[in-house]
Amino acid sequence: MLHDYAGHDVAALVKRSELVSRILITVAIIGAVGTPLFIWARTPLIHARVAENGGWSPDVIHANANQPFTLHLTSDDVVHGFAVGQMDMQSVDVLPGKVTDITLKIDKPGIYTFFCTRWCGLNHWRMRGTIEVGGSSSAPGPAAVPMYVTLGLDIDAPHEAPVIPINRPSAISGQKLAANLPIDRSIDYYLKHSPYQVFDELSTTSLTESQRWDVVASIWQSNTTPESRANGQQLYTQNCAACHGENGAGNGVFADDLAAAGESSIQTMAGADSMTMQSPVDFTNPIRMLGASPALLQGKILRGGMGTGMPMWGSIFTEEQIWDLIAYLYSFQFDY
Ligand code: HEC
Ligand SMILES: [Cu+2]
Repeated sequence: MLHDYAGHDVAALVKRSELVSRILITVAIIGAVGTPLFIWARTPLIHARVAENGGWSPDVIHANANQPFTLHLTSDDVVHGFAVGQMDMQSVDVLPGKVTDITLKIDKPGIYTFFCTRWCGLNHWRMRGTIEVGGSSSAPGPAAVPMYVTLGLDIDAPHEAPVIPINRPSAISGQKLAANLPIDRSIDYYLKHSPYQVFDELSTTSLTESQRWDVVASIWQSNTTPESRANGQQLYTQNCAACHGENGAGNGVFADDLAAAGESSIQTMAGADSMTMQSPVDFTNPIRMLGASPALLQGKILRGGMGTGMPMWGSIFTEEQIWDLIAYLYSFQFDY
């Protein structure tokens, strides 16, 4: 624009630059007067990058309860996805070089986690940020205490089943056998016992070992529903299979890389270096799974492994979604 070196009339140039600065001032004044509106409509552009390159930036967003706010998202590298945990929302794709807008309204004040929904790399699940939703209207209630804490379970202790079935237990066979047994069918009993513990308690009956396992399978079946298991399978495929494997065998695409690549990044996380990286658990292994109660699995999923490579999911899934996942995990053991 400034072609003064090319011999333009200097006075004209001065006039023009005066005009430019006057326009700038006008814009600034309008900006100042209209600030509340301006901020409401234009939050900063949020950049997504793979976790190794910084993840979300900014990764803390402020909003007010019951007030819609619009986020502008873009990616600086590959395709990422955006969703807010514990909310019933469709995730949106965040594409490189494009801006995706999403308008949200959150009713309850509190701290929410937003996360990437596309497998963008080994540290994909580290791509998380928070939305701090302020507001005094309804104070957040006390956070629910997870069952493993109330029960005093050490979720990091080994929990191997000392006896495992020879054949895959069948819920159908178990149903008939269970009909005449004095069995506690409450959901509470199911949540607090491992399949092995129930198998062990059935030793007072006249059933054979394989019959006892069938009864266990029927108890597990009657405490879950096909819908819950199907929903769990869907969540599993999206969020767990990359490490634990599509078929649950602990051989997901990231399983091999996990120990090697995860170690360096994990060391930089405060307090995480007391735990060491492990291979993803094989859910088809009866020794491990039949020794674990639903409450224990819930604790592990809620809290994560704290440095083992198992992410924490408590701020991502609703309680119901976690029970759905657990219902699905046991289906690697039982024939329903
Ligand atoms: C980034 C890899 C990774 C992803 C993704 C992942 N896990 Fe894990 N998971 C692990 C590793 C590694 C372990 C073993 C170490 C441990 O128990 O902390 C593990 C352990 C577990 C255990 C403990 C089982 C036991 O017997 O103690 C459960 C339950 C579990 N994962 C469930 C899930 C679910 C459900 C998802 C998806 C919502 C998931 N994991 C996603 C890596 C992963
Ligand atoms: Cu991502």
